[in-house]
Amino acid sequence: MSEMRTIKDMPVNDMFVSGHGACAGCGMAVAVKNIMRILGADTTVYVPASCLVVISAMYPTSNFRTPYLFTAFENTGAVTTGIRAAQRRRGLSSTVVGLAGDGGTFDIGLQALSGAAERNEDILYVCLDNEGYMNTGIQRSGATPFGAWTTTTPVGTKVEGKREFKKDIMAIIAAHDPPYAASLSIAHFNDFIKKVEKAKAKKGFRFLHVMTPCVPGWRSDPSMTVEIARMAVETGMWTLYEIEDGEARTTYKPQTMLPVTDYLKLQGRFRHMENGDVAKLQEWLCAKWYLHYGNDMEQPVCATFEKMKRVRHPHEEQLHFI
Ligand SMILES: Cc1ncc(C[n+]2csc(CCOP(=O)(O)OP(=O)(O)O)c2C)c(N)n1
Ligand code: SF4
Ligand SMILES: [Mg+2]
Repeated sequence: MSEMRTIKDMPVNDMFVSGHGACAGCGMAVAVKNIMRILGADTTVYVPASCLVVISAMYPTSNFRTPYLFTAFENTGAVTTGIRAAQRRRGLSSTVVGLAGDGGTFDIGLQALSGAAERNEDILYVCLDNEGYMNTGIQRSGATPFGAWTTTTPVGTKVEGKREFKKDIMAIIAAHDPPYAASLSIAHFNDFIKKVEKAKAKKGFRFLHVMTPCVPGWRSDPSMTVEIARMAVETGMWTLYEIEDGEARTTYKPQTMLPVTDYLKLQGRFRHMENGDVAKLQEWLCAKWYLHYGNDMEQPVCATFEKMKRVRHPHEEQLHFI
């Protein structure tokens, strides 16, 4: 297959077809449609309990034009391992992909994921990260960002949204030393297709982490999904990089960090956030920014957190940025 450089080189055959029940503006549907176009027909798909199964697999039909399996919530790493083992036994070798939500990846599926990564199973694991348990009613997950409203991190006189920061799943994956791991955005499509293509071509355990904005969960306007994904990158809420052979490499670096409020104001889930919490989140982002992009350039938005540049980030050992 020739190398895809831009969106114009994308295959046009859909393997995830229309007729599914995703909300208008669903970032996950955009991500899955395009990932499946690149993976192509010779693919076997596993989806655990998540929005994706609800919108695309009304038994006995499915929106995938490839073999498709669904069983439970916690087992993507184990089931995809089993599918690949069965293929080996039969002398087959199609791409085996698990398309799991953040709940099924960061939380309940973490042990099966870690096992598959540590054994270097020959599978592609995609985490569709909408930062909450969306299909069951917008509960918090380990991926939910600090301050966000969810039904289990409510906003009232005693609590003001989630109190913990987002778990760094890429650092956890990096600690397994996989052949390939990358973070993707639906607002950076040329970067997106290169990473999916690279993950498809490699052997062994591959992990893709995609931010997938969710209209009801993020309380956002359906027409703003891609803009929200873009703003996440410009504010450092989402960073684009890949890890290959133990080295992390940034694939897109914004010129200047925009204040996190530019991202927060696009979503109702952050509407209640007070200045103190916004400053806490900004400080956390500044530390992450200097880890991922280096501290050679002053970021005006981080001026009040200058010490962040000197603090050793807790993930420095796992992520060797070059
Ligand atoms: C063992 C188990 N616990 C709970 C559930 C209920 N359940 C199904 S999907 C889900 C949340 C999925 O969240 P996520 O993986 O983030 O996917 P999303 O719905 O956000 O796409 C939950 C709690 C279940 N199916 N199995
Ligand atoms: S609830 Fe969110 S993730 Fe689920 S289909 Fe709607 S927009 Fe997509
Ligand atoms: Mg989710």
